[in-house]
Amino acid sequence: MRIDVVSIFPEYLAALDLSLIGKARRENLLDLNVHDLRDYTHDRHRTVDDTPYGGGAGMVMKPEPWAAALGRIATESPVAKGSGDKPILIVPSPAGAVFNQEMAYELAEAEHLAFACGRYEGIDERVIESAAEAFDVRPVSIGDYVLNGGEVAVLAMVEAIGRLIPGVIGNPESLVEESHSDGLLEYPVYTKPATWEGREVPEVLLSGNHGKIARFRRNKQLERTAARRPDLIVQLDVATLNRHDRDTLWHSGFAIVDGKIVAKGEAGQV
Ligand code: JD8
Repeated sequence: MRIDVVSIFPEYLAALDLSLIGKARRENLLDLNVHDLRDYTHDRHRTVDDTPYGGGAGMVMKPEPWAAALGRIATESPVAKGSGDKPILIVPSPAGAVFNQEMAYELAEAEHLAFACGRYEGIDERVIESAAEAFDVRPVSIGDYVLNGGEVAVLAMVEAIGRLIPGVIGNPESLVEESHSDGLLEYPVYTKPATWEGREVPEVLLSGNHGKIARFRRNKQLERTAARRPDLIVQLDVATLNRHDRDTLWHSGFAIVDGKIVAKGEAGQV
């Protein structure tokens, strides 16, 4: 996969030289390129912003440097011209579709991803419209809170997407077990020492009984998700729940009514 990131703070993306993503780049599993938007300006002050039409606080990013930077990236794209396919341009924005694991899996299939990191009050909207000629443009948010720019969002998305590329994670098995992989939060984990500050590791985990360990972990996933993310519990497919799951959900405050999972107390449940 090729990834291009454009920012006025390219050093913000230096973290992508580290850890698994850094290793994947060195092993050519990922061709990641960071571009400084100011390299696409021509004035002495390397200007990238100006005052907003219609007034208001703050500054807006000018279209010309963006058009030059994105034009260069489109030209260099490995996506075959005329193939009907376009590279995907992710524009981090608080006004975008919310990023999640499903989107990460979809984007991990792409041949070429570009990320446009805005700052100030945002990027002139005509850049987004114009980029649609060469890119499949996707405004994306990483959550309902306000950041000062797109860089942090790109760090999160590139890590979430990059680790799904075959070969990046050493043991692909671990991808199967993780959060959100089955619509549930992950179970608690423990390591040595077995007693720490007088706190014991749950006995079953020392038993070697894989059946009981699997049941313990599944119960913890259900209990945690019921307590912390009830919105995920009601989305579970009832057909995937065995009687032990249903029993744990019952004791965690949820019942199954007409094939649907509902919080007790709703639908007249005791
Ligand atoms: C891109 C400029 C700052 C946002 C005026 C504060 C993503 N989940 C998210 N929250 N915030 C962003 C985000 C914020 C950005 C830019 C992404 C470019 N800003 C602006 C509008 C209000 N300032 C984000 N992904």
